[in-house]
Amino acid sequence: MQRIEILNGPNLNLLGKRQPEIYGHATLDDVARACAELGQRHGVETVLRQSNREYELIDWIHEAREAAAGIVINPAAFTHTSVALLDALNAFEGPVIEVHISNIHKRESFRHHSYVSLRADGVIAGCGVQGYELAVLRMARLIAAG
Ligand code: CA2
Repeated sequence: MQRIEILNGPNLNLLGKRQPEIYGHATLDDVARACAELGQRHGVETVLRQSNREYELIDWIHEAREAAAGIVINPAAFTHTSVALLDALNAFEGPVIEVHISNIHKRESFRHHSYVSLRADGVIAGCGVQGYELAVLRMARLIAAG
């Protein structure tokens, strides 16, 4: 079975525990479960990870070069700052889908620019945590199409 890495950046470990008015009530464990079930129904394995450290996300992207068919990534605040994450994703050959729980274009202007979007094959924003499931569905389709 092909594997999809679902990578999450800083502070997303707080999902479902703080600021529910912006990010909702579901936790990252809930997201991991929902994506794994959906992935299984569509013939892909999902692995969800979160880190508050930029270098760890970069290392996971490097590992994905050998281990994963696609990357779903919510880089959180690194979206708006990290050329290093963009460089790492540029070295990954499979499809990349960027997810944001909130609609970053409806928020402060510093959230409107994404370095990761320069590499992403698709971007989902403002669909809440359902965005992760939408990304898994899209990824399963892209992987099946080769
Ligand atoms: O909307 C998104 O998914 C974001 O990537 C979330 C980031 C933010 O910096 C981006 O601009 C948009 C923030 C993640 C922080 O997550 C929290 C979740 C619950 C409570 C506190 C923080």
